[in-house]
Amino acid sequence: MSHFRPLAVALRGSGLWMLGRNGPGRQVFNPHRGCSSGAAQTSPSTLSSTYVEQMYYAWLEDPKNVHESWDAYFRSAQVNNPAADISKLRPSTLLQGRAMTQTPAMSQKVVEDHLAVHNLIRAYQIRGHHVARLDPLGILTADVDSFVPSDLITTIDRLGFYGLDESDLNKTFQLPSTTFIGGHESTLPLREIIHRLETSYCGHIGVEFMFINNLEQCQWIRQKIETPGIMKFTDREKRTLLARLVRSTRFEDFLARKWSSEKRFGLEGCEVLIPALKMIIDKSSAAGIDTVIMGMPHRGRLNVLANVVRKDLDQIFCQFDPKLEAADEGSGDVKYHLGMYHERINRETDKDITLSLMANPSHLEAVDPVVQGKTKAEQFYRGDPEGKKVMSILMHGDAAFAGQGVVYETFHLSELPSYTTNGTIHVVVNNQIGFTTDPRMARSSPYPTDVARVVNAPIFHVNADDPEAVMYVCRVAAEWRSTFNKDVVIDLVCYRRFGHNEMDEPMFTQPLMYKQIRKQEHVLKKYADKLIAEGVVTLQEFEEEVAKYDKICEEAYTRSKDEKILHIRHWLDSPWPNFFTAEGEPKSMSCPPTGLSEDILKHIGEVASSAPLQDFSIHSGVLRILRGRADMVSKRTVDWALGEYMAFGSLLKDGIHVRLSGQDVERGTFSHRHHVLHDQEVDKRVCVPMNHLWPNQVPYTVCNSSLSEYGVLGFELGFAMASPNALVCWEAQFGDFHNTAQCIIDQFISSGQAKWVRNNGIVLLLPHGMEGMGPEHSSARPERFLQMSKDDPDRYPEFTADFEVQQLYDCNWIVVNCSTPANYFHVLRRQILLPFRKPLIIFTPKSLLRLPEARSSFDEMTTGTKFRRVIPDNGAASENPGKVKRVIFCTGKIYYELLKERKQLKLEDTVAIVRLEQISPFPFDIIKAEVELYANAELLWCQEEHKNMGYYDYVRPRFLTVLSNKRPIWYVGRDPAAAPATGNKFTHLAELKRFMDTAFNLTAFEGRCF
Ligand SMILES: Cc1ncc(C[n+]2csc(CCOP(=O)(O)OP(=O)(O)O)c2C)c(N)n1
Ligand SMILES: [Mg+2]
Repeated sequence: MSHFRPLAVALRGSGLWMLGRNGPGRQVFNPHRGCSSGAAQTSPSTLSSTYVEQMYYAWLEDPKNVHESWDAYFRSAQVNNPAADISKLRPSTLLQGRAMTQTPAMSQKVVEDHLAVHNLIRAYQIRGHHVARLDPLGILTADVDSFVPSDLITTIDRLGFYGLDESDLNKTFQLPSTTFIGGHESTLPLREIIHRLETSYCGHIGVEFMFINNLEQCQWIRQKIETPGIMKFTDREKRTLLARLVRSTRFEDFLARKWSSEKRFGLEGCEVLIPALKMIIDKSSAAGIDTVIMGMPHRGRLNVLANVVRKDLDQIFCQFDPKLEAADEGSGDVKYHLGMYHERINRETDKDITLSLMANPSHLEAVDPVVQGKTKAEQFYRGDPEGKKVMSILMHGDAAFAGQGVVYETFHLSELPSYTTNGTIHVVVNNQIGFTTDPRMARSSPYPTDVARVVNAPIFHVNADDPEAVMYVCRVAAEWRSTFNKDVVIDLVCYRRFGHNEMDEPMFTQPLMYKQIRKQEHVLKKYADKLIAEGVVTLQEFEEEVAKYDKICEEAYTRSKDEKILHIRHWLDSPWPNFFTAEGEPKSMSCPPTGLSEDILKHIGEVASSAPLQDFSIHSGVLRILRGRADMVSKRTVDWALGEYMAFGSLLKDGIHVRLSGQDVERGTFSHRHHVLHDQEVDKRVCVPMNHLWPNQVPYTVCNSSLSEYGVLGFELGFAMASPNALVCWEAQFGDFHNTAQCIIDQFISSGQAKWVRNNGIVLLLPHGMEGMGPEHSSARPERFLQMSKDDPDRYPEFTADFEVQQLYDCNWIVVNCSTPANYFHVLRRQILLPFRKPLIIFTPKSLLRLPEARSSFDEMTTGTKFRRVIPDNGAASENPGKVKRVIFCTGKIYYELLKERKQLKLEDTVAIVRLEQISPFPFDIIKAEVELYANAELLWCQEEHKNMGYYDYVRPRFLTVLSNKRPIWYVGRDPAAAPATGNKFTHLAELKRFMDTAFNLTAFEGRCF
C-alpha cells in the first residue's frame, strides 16, 4: 500500500480519493497482456494535432472560445509568423518548425500540459476499468490480468508520465469536447479533473467502450458515465430497489430453509440479478417494449421465474415434491430447464408486458441463438423490424460466456439483416468461478466478456455489491439498446456464496476465496443499513418488507402441498394459440392431400422462370436456367429446384411464411436454386421472384447465413418456435456439416418435445450422396438421425385408419430421403398441412438436381396427389409379381443406379425395385404389403453408404419385424469403413460396380443362412 501514500498526502483534502484498494496484490504492468486489453489507441501525435486543431478553429471563430493560455499561444504564433496568413496555416504546423521554435517557452509549456491533460483524460476513458473496484470480495480483480496501467494517476509520481508534477494539480485546464466531466464548466483544475475521472471510471463501475468505432456512440457513453451527479436515485427508486433485493434474497433463503438438501443453483452472492433484470425491463417497457424473451442458465433460474417472470410460487415449490405425478408427456426436470411465458402489467410503467423464459438444456449457452431466433420471429410477425416492441435478454455465467464458441457465433448474427434482433442485453453473472475452475485457468482474455468486443458492444463491469451502481448500468444499457439498437453487456462481478450447487464443498478447491466469502456481509444487509442510515427507510419498514415476502412464500408453500399433479403444459415458453385444442391436443389426426391445381403449378412455374422487375439485367447463365424452367413448365415437368419452388410458393399463397436460411442458400450451394436474382448493371439491386407470386401472399425470406451451423441452426429452431404457421428451413452447405450443430440437434430437435412438450416443425435440408467427391462431402450421416428416432424396431404396430398420421404424431422426428422432386414438394407441404409439428430431416440430393430421369411430371403433383412414403415398383415386375425373384429395397439416389443396371441387364420383370422415401417413422404398413406382394422373392436392402452407416442398421430390424423373422433381408452395399467415403474416384467406382454386381447376381445369396 505504501507506494500509494505520496499521492494520498498530496491530494488530501481535495476529494481525490485513493486507488490502493486492491492492495499489494496488484501486479506491475505486463506489456504483452496490456496490449490485448488495449482499446484502439490513438497516437499522441494524432491526438495532439486533433486537439490543437479543435482549439485553433475555436480560437479563430472567437478568441474567447478558448482558455486564455491558448489565446496567448495562438497570438504569439501569429506574432512570430507575420508573413503567413495564420488563418490559412494547418494548425498542426503551429506545433512544429518555426512557429513552434519561436513560441515563448511559457506558452509551449501551457500547450504541452494541455495535451498531457487531454491524454490523461483519454487514458481514464480507455483504461480506467482496470483499476475500478469491481470485486465485492476485494481479493481478486475482475480481469485476470489486473495490471495497473502506467498512464493512470494511481500514485503522485505517475504525473511524471505526462511531464506534469504536483505543482500542476491546482492549475486550471481547458477540457476537450470529448469529455463531460466538467458538467457546465469548460475548465477545471487538474486535481478536480483526476478526481472526477476516478469517480467516473474507477469506482464500482468499469466501462469498456473506447474500442467502439463510432464517435456518437462513444460520446453518448461518456456523457452517461462522466456527467457529474448523473448517478442519482430518488428515495422512491431506492425503496423499490430494496424491496426487490428483499424478494431476491428471501426467496433463496426460503428455498434453503425448506429444502436444505436439494440442489438449487442458488443466486446467493448475486442477488442483485433480480433487481437488475427488473430495471432493464422497466426501462425497456418505458421505451415501448412489450415483449421480452429471455434465455438463461441454471444459476438463479428459479429466482428469475419467481420474481421476474412471476410464475406462481406454489407452482415452483411443488416441483420439489418427489411424489408429484406428471400429467402429460415431458421428462420433468422442470426446475432448471423448462421455460415459461407470462403476460402481466409492469408496475413501474403500468403497461402490459409479456415475459418468456426459454426452456434450455444443460448445455450452457446453447439457448443463446434459439432465443435470438424466437425474438427475430416475434419481431417479424409483429411487424416490428426495428425491435421497438420485442427484445431479448441473455444471461450468462462467466466461465460459459468465455468458453463456449456459440456465444461468438451468436454475436456475429447480431448485426446481420436477416438475423438481427436489434440489440440484445447480455447480463453476465460473473461469480469469478466456473464449477471448481478459477478464471485464470478458464480463459485467456482479461475479462469473461471480451468476446462482445467483436461487435462493438459496450461492456459495463459493475460491482454487484453496489446495488445502485448496478441499477445505473442497467438503466444505461436499456437506454443504449433503445437508442442504438445494438448489443450491450452488463458484467455483474459477484461471488458464489456456496459451492457449484448447494451440496458441493467449495473449500476443496478455493479455500482462500471461500474464507473471504464466509466473512462477506450479505448485500441486502449492507444496502438496508445504507438506506436506514440515509433515512430513506426505517428499520421497522425494512423488517416489515421482509416479513411480508416471507409470508407470501409460506402461503404459497402451503398451497403447493395441494398440488398432486405436475402439468408440464403449464410451462410452455411459446404457446401457439388456437393451433391445438384447449387440452393441447391436435385438432384432428388426418392430413389433407398435398397436391395442387394445375393452374397454381403453372403460375408458380412461370414466375420461377422470370424476373418480375422492370429493366432487370440478368446474367446470361441464370437466364439459361430460367429458360430451362420455362421449358419444363411447358412440358408439365419439374426438376428439384422447381419442385421446391412450387412447395414454397404455394404455402406463401396460403398465408404460410417460408424462411430458408443457411450458407449460400439464395443461389444454392449447387447453383440450382437462384431464388435471388442480381441485376448485372446495378450494384446490390436484387429480385426475389418468389415475392411476386400473388398480390396477397405473405413474404418469403431467403437468407444467406454467416458461416456457422451451431448458431444458425439454433437461431432457425428458435424462429420456428414462434409460430406453427411457418415453414422454417435450414440447409447445410453439405450434410456432414450438421455435426457442428450437433448440440442443437441432440438437445433440442430430437428430444425437445419429449423434454419440454413443445412442438417444432423445423426442416433440415442436408445434401447427401456418394458422388466420388471424397469423405468430406458425401455423407449427412443418416445413421445418426435414424439411431435417435424413437419408433420401436421390434414392435409390429397396430394399423388403424389414421396410422399414417398417428405414426407421425408419435415420433420424435421425420426422416426422409426423397427420390423425386414431386415427393420433395409433397413432404414440404405436408409439413404444414399436418395438424401438429414435428422436425423434418430431409437428405437432399446433389447429382439428382440435374439428372433428367429424376424429374417429375405435374401429374404427380396435381390435386389429389400426396406424399408417397414408399414408391413401389411400377414396371414389368409389379405387373407380374409372382415371377419376381428378387426385390431390392433402397432409398434416395442409388435408385437411379439400380434402375440403369437393371435395364442394361434386362431384368425388369425379374427384379423389383422399391423406394423407401420416408425412412422414419418406418412405413410398416406399406412395407408389409410389398413383401407380401412378392411373397416368393428374395429381399435385399441396397445402399451406397458403408454397411455401418446409412440406413441398414435402422431398416434391418424393422424389416425383420414385418417379416416375423421368417424371411431374410440381405445387405448389398459398401463394406464397413471408418471414413464415410473413399477419397479416390477409381476406388469409388470400383466399389459401386462390385455391389451393383451383387445386387443383380441372382445367385449371390444362395445357400446362405440367415
Ligand atoms: C456446454 C457445457 N459444458 C459443461 C457443462 C457442465 N457445467 C455445468 S455448470 C458449469 C460451470 C459453469 O460456470 P459459469 O458459466 O461461470 O456459471 P456458474 O455456475 O458459475 O454460475 C459446468 C462446466 C455444461 N453444463 N455445459
Ligand atoms: Mg461462474
